[in-house]
Amino acid sequence: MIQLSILKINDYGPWTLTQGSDREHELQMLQASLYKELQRQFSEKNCLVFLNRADEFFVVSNGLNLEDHIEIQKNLRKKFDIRLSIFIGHANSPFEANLKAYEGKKNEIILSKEHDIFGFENAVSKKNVIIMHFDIDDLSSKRKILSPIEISSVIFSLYAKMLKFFIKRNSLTFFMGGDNFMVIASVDAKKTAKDFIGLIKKEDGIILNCGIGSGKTSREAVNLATKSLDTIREIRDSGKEKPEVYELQC
Ligand SMILES: Nc1nc2c(ncn2[C@@H]2O[C@H](COP(=O)(O)OP(=O)(O)OP(=O)(O)O)[C@@H](O)[C@H]2O)c(=O)[nH]1
Ligand SMILES: [Mg+2]
Repeated sequence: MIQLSILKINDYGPWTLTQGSDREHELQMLQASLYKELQRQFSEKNCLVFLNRADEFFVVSNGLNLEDHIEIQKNLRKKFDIRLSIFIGHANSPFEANLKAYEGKKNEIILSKEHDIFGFENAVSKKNVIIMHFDIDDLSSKRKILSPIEISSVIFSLYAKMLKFFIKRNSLTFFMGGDNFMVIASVDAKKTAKDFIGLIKKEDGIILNCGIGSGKTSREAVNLATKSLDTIREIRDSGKEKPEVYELQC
């Protein structure tokens, strides 16, 4: 069971239009400071925030109840003039949890009217968050022949493929920066990590590594996934044949 909290700025589109045309720098600063604050608040509660198109935030919020979300909303209101709404959903897979949160939004299913929180809360805390951390093997050698913007073209084509592949497997992919991607994964998706790596090797000649981690909270799962990815690097750098996918148990 995955619980997902989606945070969205209230009436952001119309508000941006009131800021004049010399606004882009202000919007970028606002989005960056909002992201920093959200990552700080949620990571303190053992969750991780995933940035969705820079102005929307996904949190794997297993372990957090309505009170935790209210506390975060109160802190945000002290720090920012703009307000955010939170849409919470839970389901067996990450994609379905996203649908439930969306249903809470569309149907305005209120959890706390005062604090703009909607949806369905269930702070399940069994060991069930699965994170896959994908990374390109040896991007540095590509950087020697491709310019920065050409590298971005490679990375974002890969992102599009990964997003599509894993949505079909009820999972959510996010670009984390550099050559890093994280998938909030279903049990089925975890089994297909190797298939995706094979597909990208065949179609694009890109070698990917994938570390997997599971935990009660998203921070715990991400920590293990990154540790698993670093273990692939250690095996490779010791001169042994590296696995493509590795999963450390806690
Ligand atoms: N978000 C995130 N970014 C990282 C992480 N580690 C590295 N990066 C970014 O990824 C970029 C590429 O770094 P690496 O993946 O270590 O470089 P590489 O040449 O591909 O090396 P290998 O992955 O070890 O084969 C760095 O410049 C950072 O921007 C991480 O754990 N998380
Ligand atoms: Mg890399």
